[in-house]
Amino acid sequence: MPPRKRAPSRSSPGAKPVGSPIVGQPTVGPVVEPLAGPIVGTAMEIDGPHNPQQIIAGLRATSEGEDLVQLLTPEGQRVSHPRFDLEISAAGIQALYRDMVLVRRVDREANVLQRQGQLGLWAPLLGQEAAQVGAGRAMAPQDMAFPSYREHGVAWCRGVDPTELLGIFRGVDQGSWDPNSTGFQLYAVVVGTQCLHATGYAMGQRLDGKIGNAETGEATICFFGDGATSQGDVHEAFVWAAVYDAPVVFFCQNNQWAISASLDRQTRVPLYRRARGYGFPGIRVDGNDVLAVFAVTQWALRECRTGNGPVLIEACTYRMDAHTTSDDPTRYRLADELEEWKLKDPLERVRVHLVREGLAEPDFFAGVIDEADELARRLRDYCTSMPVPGPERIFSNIYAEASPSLDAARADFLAYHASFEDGH
Ligand SMILES: Cc1ncc(C[n+]2csc(CCOP(=O)(O)OP(=O)(O)O)c2C)c(N)n1
Ligand SMILES: [Mg+2]
Repeated sequence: MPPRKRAPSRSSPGAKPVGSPIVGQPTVGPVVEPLAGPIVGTAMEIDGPHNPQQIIAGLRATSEGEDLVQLLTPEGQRVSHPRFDLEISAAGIQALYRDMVLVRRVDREANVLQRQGQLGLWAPLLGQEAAQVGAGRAMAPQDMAFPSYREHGVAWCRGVDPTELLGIFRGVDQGSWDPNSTGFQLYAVVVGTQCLHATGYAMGQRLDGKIGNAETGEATICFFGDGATSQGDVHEAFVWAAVYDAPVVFFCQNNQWAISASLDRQTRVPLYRRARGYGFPGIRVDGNDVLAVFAVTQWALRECRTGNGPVLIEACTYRMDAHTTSDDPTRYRLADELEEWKLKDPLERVRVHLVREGLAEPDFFAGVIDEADELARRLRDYCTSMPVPGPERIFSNIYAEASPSLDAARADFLAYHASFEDGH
C-alpha cells in the first residue's frame, strides 16, 4: 500500500502541519510535532464558560444542579415550578404515599426472604420508591413499560401482584405476568437491552398510527440506570428513537452507582444533557420527590402520545441498599453518603407534608401500616409455599409455537432426568 498523504493542517495559516502516524512507518519515536500558532481556547471554553471549579462542583454530573425539577422539598414543603406545577388533591397525595409504603414493604420483605434462603437473589429498590411510583402512576393504561430488574415499584403500579416477582428471584420462572394485559414487560437483566426493545416497540406504536392524541394515544416508557447509559445499546436506542420520532420516554434512574462504579466513571456531563446531542429534550427531576416525578413523567408521556417524542428524563435518586443481595456496598462507598441521602428520603418528605398541612389523620397512617403488614404476610406465605417446577418447565414460554426440535430436546431432557434413581 502506498504511504498515505498527510492531511492538510486545520491549524492557523503559517502553522506547521500537525504530525500524524503514517501507515507503514515505524511507530517508535516522536510522530506528533508540537502545534504552533495561536491557541484559540481550551476545550472547556468551546461549550460555554466553564472553569475548573464549576466542573468539580457539578459538571461532572454528580451534583443535582440548578436544573432539577422539584415540587416537594426534602423537608416536606411544596414549592412551585414555572413549567411543571401540579394540582393534586389530598387523596391523590395519600394514594402516592400508600403506594410507596407498600412497595418499600414488599422490598424489605423480599430482602429478608433472600437472607433466609427463600430467594436466590433480590435487587432492592430502597430509596427509589418515588422515582418508580411517580413514573408508574403517570402512565395511562394503554402505555407500555420496559423495565430493568429493579422496577418492583413500577410493577406494583401496573397491577403486577408482588408475589409474581418472586418466582424470578427464587429461580422457578422467568417472569409469570402477562406483559400485554399489564402494560409491563418482563424484567431485563442484560443491562440496557430493554432500551432497544422499547424503541422498537415505540416505533411500532407510531407505524400502527397509535399516536396523535395526548390522552388516547399510546406511549412507551423505558427504565434503565445511570450505568446503562454507557452501554452501546442505549446509544443505539437513542439514535433510532430520535430519527424515527418514536414515542418513548427514556426514564433513567440515576441512583449514583452501577454496582461499585460511581457516576463520575460514566459521564462528564449530567446525563439529561446527553439528550441534546441526539436531538430530543432531556429533563432532570428530583427522583426522590414523587410529585415532581409524577408531573414530569406525565408531561413527557403526553408529549410522546401526541407525537413529540422521544424524551429523556433523568431522575436523581439514590440506591440506599446494596446493588443486590450478593453485593456489599460498604466496600466501595462511605457511610456519610448514605446518611446524607437519608435526609432526602422519598417517603418521609410526603409523610411530613401530609401531617404538617393537615392533609391526613393518624388513622390514615395506621391503616397503611396494617395494610403493609398484611401484604408482607401474604408475600412470605406465598414464597415459602411456592411449588418446585418440574424439569419440563424450562421449555415452556420460550417459543410461541411448538417445533419438532424443541419437542425432541424436551424429550431428551426428561429422559435424562428419569435416568436418575430418585427421578431428579
Ligand atoms: C450487558 C451487561 N453487562 C454487565 C452486566 C452486569 N451488571 C448487572 S447490573 C450492572 C450495573 C448496572 O448499573 P445501573 O445501570 O446504574 O443500574 P442499577 O443497578 O444501579 O439500577 C452490571 C454492570 C449485565 N447484567 N449486563
Ligand atoms: Mg445505577
